Amino acid sequence: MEQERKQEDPGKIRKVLTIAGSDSGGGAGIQADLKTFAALGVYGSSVITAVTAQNTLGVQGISGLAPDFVLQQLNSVLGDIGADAVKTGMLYDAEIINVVAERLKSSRVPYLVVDPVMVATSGDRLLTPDGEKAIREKLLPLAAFVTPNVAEAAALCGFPIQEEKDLYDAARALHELGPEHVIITGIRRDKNSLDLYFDGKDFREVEGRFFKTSHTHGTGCTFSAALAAFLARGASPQQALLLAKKYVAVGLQYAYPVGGGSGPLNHMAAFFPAAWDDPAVLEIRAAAFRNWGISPELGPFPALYVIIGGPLRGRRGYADLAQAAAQEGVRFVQLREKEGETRQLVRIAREMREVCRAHGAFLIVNDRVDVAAAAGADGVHLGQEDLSPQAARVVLGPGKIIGVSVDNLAEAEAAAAAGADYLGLGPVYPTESKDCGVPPCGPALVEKIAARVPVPVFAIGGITPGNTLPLLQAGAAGVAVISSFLGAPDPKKAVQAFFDVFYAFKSQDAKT
Ligand code: TZP
Ligand code: MG
Repeated sequence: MEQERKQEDPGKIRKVLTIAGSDSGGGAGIQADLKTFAALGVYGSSVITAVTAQNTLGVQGISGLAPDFVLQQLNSVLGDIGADAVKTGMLYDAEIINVVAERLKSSRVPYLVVDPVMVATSGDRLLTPDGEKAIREKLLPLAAFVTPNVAEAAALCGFPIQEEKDLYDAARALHELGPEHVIITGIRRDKNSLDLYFDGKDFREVEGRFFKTSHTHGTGCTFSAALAAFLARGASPQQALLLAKKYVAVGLQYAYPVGGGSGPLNHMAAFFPAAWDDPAVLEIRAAAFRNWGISPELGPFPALYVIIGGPLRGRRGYADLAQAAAQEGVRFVQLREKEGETRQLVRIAREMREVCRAHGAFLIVNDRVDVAAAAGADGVHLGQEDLSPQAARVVLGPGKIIGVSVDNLAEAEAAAAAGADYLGLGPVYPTESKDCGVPPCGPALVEKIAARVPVPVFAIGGITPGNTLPLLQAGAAGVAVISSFLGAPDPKKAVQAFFDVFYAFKSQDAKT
């Protein structure tokens, strides 16, 4: 990806720029775009082309900015922050479009999404007639996507769209103008709202529910902004289309009135307190959190994972044991306590978190997503009977570690697909620490699963320094232990014994 200014990207967060008009009512334009970017976990910047005096009743005034000043804003943003995707909305007039097109041509932005805004939902014109020509001739040749509604598609193509066949012709005609992907949005068909996608070869009709609401202000802006956000975060064109459509659908479903007229959709529906029992809301929220790029680095591997809980060794407390482990170089410390009052657990987890953090170890809480959240733990470890990885992600947010226990390939693949950051696979050897209900799987299953799933696999169950090597050779990212740590006469020596095996494995690995 050729970026204007190569720079270190500290948070690895994706950046999206909107070039559009300001809506003083806050529902469309720049305001809709920035809310959408924020909700979808990308950094949003904005270049304003025009300012509208607007509310839910209509547009009371428009004032375009000087093209030079639009250029100055573009230079400011692209010259420093850069963009993984750019979307354009209301561009006001031909002069501004020329400036924007010229500037974008030289900055080679990976994705340009052109939403050819011409008329507001209220019927007010938002583009001068010579602007239409400039969009067609100057901007569309640079676009990766164009996202007109039916009226805008007809205006750009120059022929009326009256029947189904005209839509397909319009998509073809728009593709001819330059964009790689054409999406004609908001086509009404029976009880559905249809988007027509065309990539120059294949058509795809994407149907969704039509929502009977008058609060639809800003849907077009929001759709193209969501599309740009998902593209910037690495979604494929069709994936991005489906997710953007879902984002708008959820926004329409949870819209609320903010003025006397046509209010905006709810850009923050995925975070709307009243909607947590809706799977569509959770899906969008999980999608917003996925691939934020702020997940902690779990490696290098192999790593040692120590589980603390149950009957503790001697009279040592949780934090004391966590300290012994973390100080010695254990990377993952888990609090696994099936009994106890919730507040007491939160207190213990918080203490453990402090000592772990001081030594660069992660504190993971077993089962209890609520305790992990309240204690600010680094993550949670879930069994098959616990909350789903997706639900845990929705509660804990994008930067936390989610581990999942699995004992077969199907569970492993499902957990990885659901967003698990690592897997705990076991029992690999006979153990008395947990009644697992399945026979030990041995290194063979570790090998099979480690080869198939894209996340680190920790072997667990009956592991000692003496039987660790075959697990590492099978591809385990590390081993997780209870009794070899808690039951050892000297837990620090136990940790060292595992590290000796890791060292032997690494030097063997280096030789081959
Ligand atoms: N999950 C599978 S086996 C196991 C868990 C929690 C227990 C591992 O304990 P130990 O003492 O290291 O065998
Ligand atoms: Mg559990």
